[in-house]
Amino acid sequence: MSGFHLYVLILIGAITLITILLVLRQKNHISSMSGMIVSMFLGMNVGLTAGITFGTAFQGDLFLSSVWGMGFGILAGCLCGACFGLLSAVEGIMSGLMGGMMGAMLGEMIAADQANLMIKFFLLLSFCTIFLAIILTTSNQATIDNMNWLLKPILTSLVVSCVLFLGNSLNMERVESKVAPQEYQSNTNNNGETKEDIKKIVIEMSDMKYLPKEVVVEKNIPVTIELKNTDLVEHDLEIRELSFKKIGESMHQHGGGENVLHLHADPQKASEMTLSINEGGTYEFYCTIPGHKENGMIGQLVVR
Ligand SMILES: [Cu+2]
Repeated sequence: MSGFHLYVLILIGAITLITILLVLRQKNHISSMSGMIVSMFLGMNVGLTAGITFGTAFQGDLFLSSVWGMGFGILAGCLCGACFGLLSAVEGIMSGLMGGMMGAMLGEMIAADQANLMIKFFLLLSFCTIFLAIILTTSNQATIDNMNWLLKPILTSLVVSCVLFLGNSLNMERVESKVAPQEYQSNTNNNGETKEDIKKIVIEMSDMKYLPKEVVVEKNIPVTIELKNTDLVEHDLEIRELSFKKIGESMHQHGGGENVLHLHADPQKASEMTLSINEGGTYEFYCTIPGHKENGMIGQLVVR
């Protein structure tokens, strides 16, 4: 979990706390309908924000991220709803549950950059709960009787902007640290051959892409395929219906039948396999992690 993710979680906790305090103070002015709206809005947005955050942080473990996402959503919705009564609490719980679950699935399936954009969006909506609570808890008789109101919105937007800007700069740090390993990557690409004169092909995986997208190998000639993962999430490479023979020991061969080539690499790790392919043709390879193929993690292996 990165600093940005932690910051987001602390922030939604604070938003929940502020909303509850506001609501408790103005409890008598709020109709049960307004109370329900506030708890639903808070539960859903906190759930979604937490869900996407955990979905991105615990990529590959949808169960864990769903449980955490739903936990955050339910807690926020329930606590806020409880201020107005049982019905609002139930409404808040259901919204939190739904938001957390959907968020976790979303975080699991989309790329890290896209997820961060979504987190920012739902974080902003969570922020809006505070203003929604203020609007709904202000009685109709309240009037603006002096010019102080001019200062308040400006001050508020300044505070909100500062908080969001700080979060965004934490997010930038994350992106920069992600770029760094790629530099060392290009140096290691130079080792074209191994000691046994077997040609080595390095396929780099970063930003939901294979690099290169197309790999050409020769039929019946041993070749080592190295999978280098410079991303912060795990990736793999799979080819179905490929007639090949493994040479020596491979480090990562799990799942799949005889004709399935499967190579897997954890974040910031590499794995390789030496093989010789018996049949010419063009084969599609792709990443089997949910959502990655749909995001464009597809390439081509040409055997000739
Ligand atoms: Cu992948």
